[in-house]
Amino acid sequence: MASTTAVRAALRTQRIETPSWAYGNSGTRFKVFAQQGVPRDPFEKLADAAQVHAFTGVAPSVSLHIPWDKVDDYAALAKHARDQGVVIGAVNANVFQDDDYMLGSVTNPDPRVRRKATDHLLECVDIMDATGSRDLKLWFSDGTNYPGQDDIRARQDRLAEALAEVYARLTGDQRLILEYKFFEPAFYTTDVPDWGTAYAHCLKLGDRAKVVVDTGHHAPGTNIEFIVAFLLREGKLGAFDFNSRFYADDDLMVGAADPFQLFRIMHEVVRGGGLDAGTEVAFMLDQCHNIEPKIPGQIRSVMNVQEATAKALLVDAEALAAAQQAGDVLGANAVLMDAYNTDVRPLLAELRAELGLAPDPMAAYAASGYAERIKAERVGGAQAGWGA
Ligand SMILES: [Mn+2]
Repeated sequence: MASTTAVRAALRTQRIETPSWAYGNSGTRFKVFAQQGVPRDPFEKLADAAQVHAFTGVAPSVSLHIPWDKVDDYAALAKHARDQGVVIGAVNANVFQDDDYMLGSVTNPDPRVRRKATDHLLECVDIMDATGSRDLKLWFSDGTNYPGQDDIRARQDRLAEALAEVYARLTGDQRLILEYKFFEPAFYTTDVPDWGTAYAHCLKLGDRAKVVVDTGHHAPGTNIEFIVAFLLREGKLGAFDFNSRFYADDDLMVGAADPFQLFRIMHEVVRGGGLDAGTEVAFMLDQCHNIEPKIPGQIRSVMNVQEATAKALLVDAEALAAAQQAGDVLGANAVLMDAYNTDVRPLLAELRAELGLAPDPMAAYAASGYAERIKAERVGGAQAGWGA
């Protein structure tokens, strides 16, 4: 086993970003169940996110989604975040909820629609300038439903053109991070369906373009840790969107469906230097809490990432390398499984005590009275949710 002092030191520096949309109402395309106390604006979402950070100590930033989090004054929103003890993280663009985008956004055959979509992406960079955000996160719902509907190759050209224009607009340490998704809402072709397509576009754009791996955006059985290892080796893993899936893009709590997969992913992150100081890998959650309370859902998710990370850090790298070198198949597998089967909860409780936090964030949040307070205070107004 690796020394627990080193493990604690690494865990102390890990940061996990929570998404503003996790705090609003969400559901499936069939039904959204409203919950009491849900935020009514981006300011209240940031207040809820600050609770997750207060009880875990490792979630100090919050991703925005434009236009769901549209406000008149982004500098004021950023100041509000800081006043609550958090900062604004990645800005997520949205070019999938407008009638104009029925046949695509930046890949639409109509140049007027492409212009409108690209202008929105540029507006998101303006917002990043105001909030001090580093990352522009792009996901395109673009694709086709029927063979012959549009020219697959021309759509790649249009995508490349839009990405190049946006990339040229970035300044300083700003990055363009590109997410892929193999299907949905387009069912026949998707314009960015896999890591290879995202990687090829990012490679052409330059060093500040990197790939986002959303753990829920893969076909069943996909070896996600291989993708992570490959992208890290190439210096092209920009971020994770963590969540978990049983069937499609379920957006369930990370580590809920398959904690062993999350461990295997984090093992490759550790192996590839993705947790080292100055890492370019952003650890973000992309989840919706449809039937469970949202703030504790986020706290649990942060804890799940920490547990998988702790287990990955406990892997005895020397023993593993020796077994691999010796061709000791069972020995190598045993080294990995020993780490996975370790109960890291006491270690994480100790770490929280060192950070001046309660050892059990779930219990501490429940005892804080915050949930009851927002239920009582947030009466009236329109609750935030998809499309809000
Ligand atoms: Mn995502």
